[in-house]
Amino acid sequence: MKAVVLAAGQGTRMRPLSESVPKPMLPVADRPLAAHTVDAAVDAGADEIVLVIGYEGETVRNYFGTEYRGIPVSYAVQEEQAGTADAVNAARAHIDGPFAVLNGDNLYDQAAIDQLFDACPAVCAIEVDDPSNYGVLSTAADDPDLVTEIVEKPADPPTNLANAGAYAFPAEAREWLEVPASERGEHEITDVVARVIDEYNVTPVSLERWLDVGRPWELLEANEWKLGELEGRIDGDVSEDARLEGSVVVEAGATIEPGVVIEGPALIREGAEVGPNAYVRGATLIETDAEVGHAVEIKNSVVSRGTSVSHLSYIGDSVLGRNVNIGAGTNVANLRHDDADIWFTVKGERVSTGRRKFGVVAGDEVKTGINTSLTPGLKLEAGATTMSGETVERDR
Ligand code: TTP
Repeated sequence: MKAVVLAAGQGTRMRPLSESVPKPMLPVADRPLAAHTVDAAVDAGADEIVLVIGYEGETVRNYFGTEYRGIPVSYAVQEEQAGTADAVNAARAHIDGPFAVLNGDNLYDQAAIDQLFDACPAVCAIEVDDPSNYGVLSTAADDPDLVTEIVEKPADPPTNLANAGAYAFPAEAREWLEVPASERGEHEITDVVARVIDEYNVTPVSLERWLDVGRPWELLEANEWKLGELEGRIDGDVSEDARLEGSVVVEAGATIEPGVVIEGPALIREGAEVGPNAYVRGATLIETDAEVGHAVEIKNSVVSRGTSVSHLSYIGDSVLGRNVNIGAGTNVANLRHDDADIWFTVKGERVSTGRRKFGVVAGDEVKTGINTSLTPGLKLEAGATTMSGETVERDR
């Protein structure tokens, strides 16, 4: 079965991280986010991957090429982001039989994707406390293995089963991809699923674990999940005076200097330099060519390619974009005194991250002056700077 993977989105809720790197290519452990989706499809037995690309699509194309893990990869370009059904429709010329559709920004548990491919027509579902923001699935009263309805974002959800953005469609669904625009002006795949439910017996496949990676803290959560699955391995240059505990991967070409303590899960990528005397706590990703220097503590964070945290700093529960420079003595607060959840600005609106601990999100090329204090839930746009000694309490 071919798998169509949707990776054309702009990732506006992920800004500023998605400004230079399209969301599907943001780092999750040792691969871009979308590679985890493609891997799930390949492991479930997909015989071809069709990637729907759009925003910054060349970056996606350059990564996957024309063959990935021995499976042919082809591309369909979605010119305008007109919705998920429109995205699959862009791939229509590639579809010639039953086909799977997966969101390129979702992490799934593998067993469910295996089952999805076997059970076609099928749709993945996850039980959530409040499904009102999702497509909600109903099943037959006398047969929990038969989907009877899907309703998009209902005010009064009939069940707790949320649509998790993974589908196995019969070949005929290829002809049903041109659906009218919904109230929010998008051509939604939910309408295609509804038609398949009307005409076929569709099986719900329950996911044990699922993550829709849309906002910056979900990128942290994605890394918490996938770094936690890595098996420790030392291929780089590790000083005898460094201490590595738990699952730690040091890739070839990475350097760990004396006095460093790393408590996994942690991944130190090729060309990264850690130490001397740095303390890295899991789940942390130190990307290619990043630098973590003397007396720096990094906890549960993503430090992107080319970023330097050179001296005397604390970074916790944060995502630093590419080529960020953190001045000596910069400290991140990641917890409020009242222990309340940390809020963050997404597309101009304040939303709760649902996390008690969350630090800062810094876009590419941010520079902080020495002794900068950064408050929890702060967003620094790409290229933003802070003065030495500043306490930054508002996004900039
Ligand atoms: P969304 O997360 O709804 O959209 P997005 O990724 O652009 O993010 P944002 O809302 O922050 O701007 O999309 C779900 C999946 O579908 C995701 O994998 C991207 C993909 N997609 C397309 O490929 N084309 C589209 O037109 C849309 C709307 C989504």
